[in-house]
Amino acid sequence: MENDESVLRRKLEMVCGVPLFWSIVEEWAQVESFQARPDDLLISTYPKSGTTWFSEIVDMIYNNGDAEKCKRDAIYVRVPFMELIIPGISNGVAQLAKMPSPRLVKTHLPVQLLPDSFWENNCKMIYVARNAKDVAVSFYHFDLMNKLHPDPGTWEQYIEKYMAGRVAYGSWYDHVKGWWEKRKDHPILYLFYEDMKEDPKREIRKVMHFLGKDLKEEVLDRIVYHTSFEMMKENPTTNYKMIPKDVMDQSISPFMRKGIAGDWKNHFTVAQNETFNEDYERKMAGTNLQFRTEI
Ligand code: PPS
Repeated sequence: MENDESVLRRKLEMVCGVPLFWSIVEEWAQVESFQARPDDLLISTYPKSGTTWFSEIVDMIYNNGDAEKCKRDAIYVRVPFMELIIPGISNGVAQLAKMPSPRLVKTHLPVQLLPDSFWENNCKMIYVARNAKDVAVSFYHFDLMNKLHPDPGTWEQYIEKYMAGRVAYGSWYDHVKGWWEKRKDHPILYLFYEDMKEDPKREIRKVMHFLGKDLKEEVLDRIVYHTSFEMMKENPTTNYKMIPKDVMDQSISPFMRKGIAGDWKNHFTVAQNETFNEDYERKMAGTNLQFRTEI
């Protein structure tokens, strides 16, 4: 890639108090004026919560379980990452403007930063949440290998930054709570990574109903099979291996890393876990949003 130095490993910049990749901030006017269409489906998540998994599932539902059709292109082409603008390399807003309807749109934006046109067009949205501890571990490994984000430092340093919301897309706590509240007045299907691990067919059925589709059992079974961790890890259109190594170095940590619930136990020390839990109680007080940290 040209100009590596000027693009990669730069510090995050702020939009309304939320830290984001620097050029998303520079090009924020483009993101803010994004033109949603009424038949867009938005897949929204805090990073590392199962975006790629649910994107593949929804694309498979749209294509009636035809796995070959879903291999037509990389997941980030089939489901463009709306706000990601990297000068000279990628522009989610422009990519989506050229895309025929119905479009699948990926975002990690916290609810208050979502472009107004999504609300104005009453777009359907799927929000996927994953427990805070597994997200922290996944995000740490991602930031080690993904040069678009600042270097995460040590795990000890990272966990503090994460708890303070000083990572890309800001506070996990505010993100999951913000979208949880919004579902009260907007068509948002709020799902959990852990539920999906527990019973993928049940969760895929929820998505199917939300999208107003009716697929045969055998098609659902095919979707479960094709979107398993093992299959997606081997699938070049979902494992991000098409991204150049100077941006994502999968020899440091693969994008499809472990795909489990409860890996945090292999990383948190007893002391870190206690501190994290105390802080969690404070930040999540007053919400009825519940997470499972193992299944
Ligand atoms: S990103 O970069 O924010 O869009 O990443 P995202 O896709 O949201 O999250 C990546 C994590 O999801 C795991 N993953 C899966 N888990 C189970 N089953 C399937 N099919 C699957 N696909 C992706 C992926 O492995 C990352 O989690 P970790 O814990 O790092 O393995």
